[in-house]
Amino acid sequence: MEKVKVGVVGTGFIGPAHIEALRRLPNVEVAALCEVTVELAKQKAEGLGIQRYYTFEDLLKQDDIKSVHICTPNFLHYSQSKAALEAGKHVVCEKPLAKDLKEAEELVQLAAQTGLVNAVHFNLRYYPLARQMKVMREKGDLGEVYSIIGSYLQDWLFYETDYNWRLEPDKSGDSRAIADIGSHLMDVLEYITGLKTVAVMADFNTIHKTRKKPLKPVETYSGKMLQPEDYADVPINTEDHANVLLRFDNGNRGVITVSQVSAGRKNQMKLEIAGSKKTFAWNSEAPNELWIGNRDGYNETLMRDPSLFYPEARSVISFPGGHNEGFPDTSKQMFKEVYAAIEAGKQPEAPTFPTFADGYRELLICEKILESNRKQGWVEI
Ligand code: SOE
Repeated sequence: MEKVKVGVVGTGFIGPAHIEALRRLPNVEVAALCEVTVELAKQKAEGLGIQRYYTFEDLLKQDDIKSVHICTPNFLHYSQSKAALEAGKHVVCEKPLAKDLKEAEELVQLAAQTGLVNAVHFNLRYYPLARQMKVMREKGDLGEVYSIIGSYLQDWLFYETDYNWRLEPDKSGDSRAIADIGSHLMDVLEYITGLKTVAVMADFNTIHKTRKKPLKPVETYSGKMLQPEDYADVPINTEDHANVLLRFDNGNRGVITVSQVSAGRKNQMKLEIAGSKKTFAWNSEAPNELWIGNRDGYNETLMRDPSLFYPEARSVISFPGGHNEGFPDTSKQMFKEVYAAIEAGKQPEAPTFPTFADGYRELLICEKILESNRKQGWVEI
């Protein structure tokens, strides 16, 4: 069986996560790596046991490389995805898909013209209980969605000395916490409920209005401490914390909170979805169980166990009940579906994985949330 050869672009936090997930698939070979310089690409490739390494331009000239994963800072996603599609490569791009709607729209159209497989790494959809909640909602177990509470809390930017390219608008875009993790939350909420957000009311807050930028490079989540003279004070105008009121196309409401300065919360997405029959409550830091609330009876806890799941949700489970699966497994499960499409050679009619169009949708919501915060008023989507 000819394995699909893949090139991964960028080796910060998420690039190696893509590589590890791809290596767990039987029909894929991570054949090449690229970084900003060949020297850095060589060093990283040797560290990750990858044979070939290139600059981005040279990677696209490799005919045997059929797909490319864009795992670079946000400001590079548009240009690199566009160049890869134009070079005839299938593309898996990190979120957010681009820095603004115009860029994202162009990528969606170009992907459609080429027919190549295009995906955005909204991997959190692939927690098995997220798929199970979606199928339970589709089968009517939840009833009509009455209200939604969502939160995504982290603490890796808790201190003013915690610094990362995501804090710089020219690299990350005008939104930080909403674009970086709010996009995941909104994507999973609409994915599970099937609802469309039609209006938002946002309120941002920047806790550290000045941060201390290390004068030496540090990686995401490193939290490494340096000496005072090793920092430069920089003004910060992107949000550490944001609250957003939501209105949905079924007339009902919701609210989300995102924060990257919430001590002790490492990477916690929480969902509370109340329906006309039941309520779902789920926590990504304990992802293998779902709390199901009942008005007229005992509440229940559903374990991530294929024998307890609907058949439509079993395909994203690899291990039996009690053999817990987590964050690293979500990317593997997503890539299983993406590479089935790549083996078929084209974007499927009804992709089961998040596409560039989903990337556009999240950017649209993000831009409306930004606009709402600026004008401190409701904005329709
Ligand atoms: C940092 O906040 C980050 O790595 C996000 O960029 C990822 O999308 C999220 O899955 C984990 O946290």
